[in-house]
Amino acid sequence: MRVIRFLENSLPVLAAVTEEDSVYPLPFAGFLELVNQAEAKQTTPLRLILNSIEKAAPLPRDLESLQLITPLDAPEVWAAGVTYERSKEARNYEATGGKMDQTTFYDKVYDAVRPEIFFKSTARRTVGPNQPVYLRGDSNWQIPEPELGLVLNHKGEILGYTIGNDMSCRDIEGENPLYLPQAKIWRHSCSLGPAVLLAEAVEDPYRMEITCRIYRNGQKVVEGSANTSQLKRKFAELVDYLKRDNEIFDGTVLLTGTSIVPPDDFTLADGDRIEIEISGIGVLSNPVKRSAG
Ligand code: DO4
Ligand code: MG
Repeated sequence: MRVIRFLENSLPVLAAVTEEDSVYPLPFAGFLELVNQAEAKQTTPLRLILNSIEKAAPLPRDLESLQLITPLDAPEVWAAGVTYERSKEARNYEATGGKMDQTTFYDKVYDAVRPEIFFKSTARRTVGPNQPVYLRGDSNWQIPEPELGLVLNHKGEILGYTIGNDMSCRDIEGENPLYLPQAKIWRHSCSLGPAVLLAEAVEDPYRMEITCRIYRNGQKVVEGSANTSQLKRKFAELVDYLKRDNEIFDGTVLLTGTSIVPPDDFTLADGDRIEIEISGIGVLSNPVKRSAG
């Protein structure tokens, strides 16, 4: 079972989406209210949804026709890095100017006990399905990073899974790792959606297929796939480090790193469209726009 939000008369509506893509509006103000009410009633979000849609009719509209927004307003988005071998290779390419002739801190962090975790975004910088992600004006090498996102409560428990795009500037990060926040955080540099797949509905989160496609002038110019089975680390390990001496807010999203990197000569351009698909969750599609500055 997935949970989405869409706009109806400019107001957000929470809804459940079944495996058959039937949409059932829910009587909760948002995803976190659903979770809190389930806890108060000593049930689970899935059972509460099943109970409230039991006698309801689905919306007489297709999922595709709805104006989707982020499935929740994540107060903070954090991200783990170099959690897949492919990410380590791509960072080494950036850091060595393509020579790949040295051992780098990316090699070290891949093997270290402590994972890389960084602050990625706030609700105001994060966009939802079909909203534009922006390109930084001072970078010439920008890519999407398609990632599985963990939706957490304040205890660090995984409530569900969503799709995230950790937009990144390879040139800024490659010039100096201390520039990481600038390579990762700017207006509209993160997108989330289209749904939260309830954790209790997932049999094995280490078997999720991730696919990324980039379209330019209507033609597919990049396509890549990966699987969460290739992750170097476990989600519990990433959450454990995020929680250490930290305050986590309900609805925080932790992105789990990328394993899909476009070819090294590729950079995003104004007018491109990015699609990220994760099995069981859906497709997160965003147009790309040059930032207005
Ligand atoms: O080390 C920098 C960022 C890594 C990252 O974002 C990723 O591996 O997905
Ligand atoms: Mg990333």
